Amino acid sequence: MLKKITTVASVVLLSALTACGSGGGGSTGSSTPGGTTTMGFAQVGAESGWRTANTKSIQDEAKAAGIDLKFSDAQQKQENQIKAIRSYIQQKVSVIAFSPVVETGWDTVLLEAKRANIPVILTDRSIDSDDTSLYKTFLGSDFVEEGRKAGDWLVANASGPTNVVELQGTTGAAPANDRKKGFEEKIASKPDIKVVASQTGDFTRSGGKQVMEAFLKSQPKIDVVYAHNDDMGLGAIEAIKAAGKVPGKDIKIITVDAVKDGMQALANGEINYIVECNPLLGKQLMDLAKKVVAGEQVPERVVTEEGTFTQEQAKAVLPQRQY
Ligand code: GYE
Repeated sequence: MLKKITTVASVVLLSALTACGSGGGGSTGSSTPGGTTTMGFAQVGAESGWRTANTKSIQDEAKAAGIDLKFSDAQQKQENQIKAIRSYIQQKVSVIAFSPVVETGWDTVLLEAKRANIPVILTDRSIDSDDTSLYKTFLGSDFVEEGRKAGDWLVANASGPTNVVELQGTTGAAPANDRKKGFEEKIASKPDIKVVASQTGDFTRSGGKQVMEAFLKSQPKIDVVYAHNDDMGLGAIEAIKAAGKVPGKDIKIITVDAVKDGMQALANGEINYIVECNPLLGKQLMDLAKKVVAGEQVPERVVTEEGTFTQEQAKAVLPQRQY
């Protein structure tokens, strides 16, 4: 059974601008005089099951690594993330890490961090900037590849004319842009498959439900939903059921993430295929942060390894899923 929609009331936790320690003088960032590494982390929000698992991984692994974590939740707003980053610069943290809500518009604030000699690590989502000196490394998934995997499955499983509706992630976000691109690239080989409508559901369950309700009213024939994350797919399932149709049968559903609720719906036959996106980035992030603060070289790009799941595979792995 699907869980009831719960609205996560998230609070912006921008720490007070306390001047703490005199670290931050070195060219590669530095620890506070007591030797503790401080990380300012500007999270996107609490929009999805993926995000909740990602936040927990970062908090747990910071603790395990002995890194003092200052954490803020931007409620999916770029201006909040910029404010958080500025406060971390003022606090002279050893390193700033963040998951940019959208791809563009970061150069100014990242230049401020660079001038303050505070290294920046991008995690989960990347930015669109010509200046790669603004950050040390980017740790996260290959979202175009995720879109391709979704497209491959549909190309292999569609028969005859197939109308697809797409539930896009947050407008301007790297995973929304890239998952769309990779999917389109693959389905282009089969002109029978058409995306008849595509709109953002902001990566949330309620957004996915609302947009799907509108699609069901405006589109005479929907064969497949391609949702850029599990949560929007789960919202779409509710809308499909309310319209008297059977999700997974009358309308096939492909999603990305593979969080618990998504995997459960896949095992139950309500979702047909999930492309995995791993949120457990905490350990690798803390390892990279330590190296960057110590002035060691790190690779420019660290890609997460991921797979895909069919309904049978979901049934087999569900008992061991951590998130
Ligand atoms: O797929 C979605 C979340 O950036 C990879 O953001 C992340 C995406 C994830 O809201 O569920």
